[in-house]
Amino acid sequence: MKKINSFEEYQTEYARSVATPELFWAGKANSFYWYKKWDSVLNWNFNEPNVKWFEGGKLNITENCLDRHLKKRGDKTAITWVPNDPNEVSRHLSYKELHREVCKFSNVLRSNGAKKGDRICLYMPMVPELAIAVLACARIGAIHSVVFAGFSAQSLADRINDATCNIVITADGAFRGVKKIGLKAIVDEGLQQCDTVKKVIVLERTKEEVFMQEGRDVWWHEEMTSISDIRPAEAMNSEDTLFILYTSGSTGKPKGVVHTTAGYMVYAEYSFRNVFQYEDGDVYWCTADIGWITGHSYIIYGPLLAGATTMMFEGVPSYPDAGRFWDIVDKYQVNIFYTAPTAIRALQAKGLGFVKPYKLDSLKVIGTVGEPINEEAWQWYYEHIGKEKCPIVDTWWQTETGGIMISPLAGITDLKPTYATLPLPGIQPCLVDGDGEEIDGNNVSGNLCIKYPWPSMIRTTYGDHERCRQVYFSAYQDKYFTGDGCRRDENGFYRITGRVDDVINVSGHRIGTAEVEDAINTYEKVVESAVVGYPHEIKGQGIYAFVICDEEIKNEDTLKAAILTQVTQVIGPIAKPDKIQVVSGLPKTRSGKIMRRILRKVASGEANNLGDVSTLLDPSVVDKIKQGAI
Ligand code: 7RM
Repeated sequence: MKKINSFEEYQTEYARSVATPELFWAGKANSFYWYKKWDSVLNWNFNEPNVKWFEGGKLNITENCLDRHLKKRGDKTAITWVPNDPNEVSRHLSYKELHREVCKFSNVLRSNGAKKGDRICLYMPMVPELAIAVLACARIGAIHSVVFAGFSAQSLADRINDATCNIVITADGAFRGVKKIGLKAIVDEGLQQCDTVKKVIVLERTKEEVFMQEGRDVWWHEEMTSISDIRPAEAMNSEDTLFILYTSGSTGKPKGVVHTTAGYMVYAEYSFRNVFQYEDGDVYWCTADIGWITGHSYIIYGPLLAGATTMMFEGVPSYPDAGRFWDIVDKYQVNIFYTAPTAIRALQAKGLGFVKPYKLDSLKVIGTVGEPINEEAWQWYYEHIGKEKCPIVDTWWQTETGGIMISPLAGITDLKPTYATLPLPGIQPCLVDGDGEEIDGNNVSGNLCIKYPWPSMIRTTYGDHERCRQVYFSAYQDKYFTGDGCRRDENGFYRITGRVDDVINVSGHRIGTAEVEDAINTYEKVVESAVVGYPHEIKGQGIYAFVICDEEIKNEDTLKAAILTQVTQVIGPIAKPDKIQVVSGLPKTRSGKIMRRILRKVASGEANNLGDVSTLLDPSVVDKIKQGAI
């Protein structure tokens, strides 16, 4: 696929994408390999919602990620894998080798009973086998549901049960920095609550001893010996589900965002190529984990569809020291580097001593994703990592959008620190006010919505279509609501200011306040809790929990430690509150609703400016809370 080469071209392409969207996207879809082309490009309404792209088409995304490249770039490196331990050897898989491994593992899945349409849960470390397993699912038409390996046994079980998975793919353990995490033991614990899982395929990674259940658990390496490496890709319908990925919202348990095959494929490749201005031969590294949408779209699918070399890093930015990212950039001559603001802030805090030893002169484009980037972090990244010659692409998007929606095109769009700038062609953002009216003109702020379908958008939430309608399509008529607040400046550039709902963004991870509250409330001594976000220097937002206990607490430290353990067990360590304040009451309205606005102010240290509290049932609780603020 040809990419956009100048700002004028962007403008023409954007105008065309709005004037004739179907023609526009059909043109992009044409450059892929289809077993059968589509009958209609787009059918949609946002009321149900019902969105269908490329209906009637037949294809397989792995044919496009792998088989299609074999002739021209079979020996080119598809995946470069960098292990946690810098002394362990890295691995390079060519397109030919990756294709072969994916075919073999597809056969392993089939021989373990997997069929088209089955849901398969992946709970794995960042090793090439994770990418192989993802692609093997797609190749046989099974639906992958990757669960980030930092989630607890309980969270894993919830996700397996929600999607009624029949197979789990995992590893004995994972290396992360100095830590070793026993993944198989967590799976075993979770599976006690799951009765749909018939097989567990276990990759050997840390070589620690694990329990293997007779008849259920098999070893990856044993299954892979003497299995055929021939496996034609299953012909999928355009709208067949490709994957489910769970994400947190304002209320309830995380929901399974459903992405389908053709539209996701077209948009993942198109956005990858244009945002990063990928050129043949570039070495591309996205530091995300494949457990998040960024890893799906911009470690696996986007880069492989474009025939790129994509890097996978097993470890963490701080191990063995805060120079690790830059060491890897130099060693592998990375050209395009994509990470999260939280990582930049954490490394910035460690000082330039960890940056100075490295040249970083292979870099051409650097990017960020996951949360708003603050001006200081942006400047530091631009100056010390990009050496003032690499454009920063601040990419705004979501699990639900499947791909990057608002971002500069590297070297093409003017940059403005903290601004994601302009929508990609095909994306029609708008700002909406409290009454649901669209806000025209520039120099305005509002809630960010998208008013026209794009190919990689969410189709449903797994098993609960009504929830999808309610969460994303009911707030504003005929619009997809993002949950984000946004400003449009005098030039029409967009700046995403953060969530306007009860979702907090901790180190680029989405966490629902309700989920954390539910986890805290499962602790026996807690009667009620309220969780809010507050500004945190490194993490972007921190988690602040107000808790009411059923008795006088003698030792607050013991209580707090117990709450942290509870949250770790129910959700995982990423959801642990940074601050816990024991309170005797919460600010509630007469109708019993917690006034989170007040708690947010207290948590942010702005308790002197609380605004109107007259609707509170008992205004005196506010003073007590203010006094006890941490
Ligand atoms: C890709 C991803 C989505 C939420 C989203 C925003 C926030 C993401 C940016 C950003 C400001 C950005 N998916 N967000 N990117 N905020 N600038 N460039 O992160 O589903 O996990 O999170 O993340 O609030 O709604 S996600």
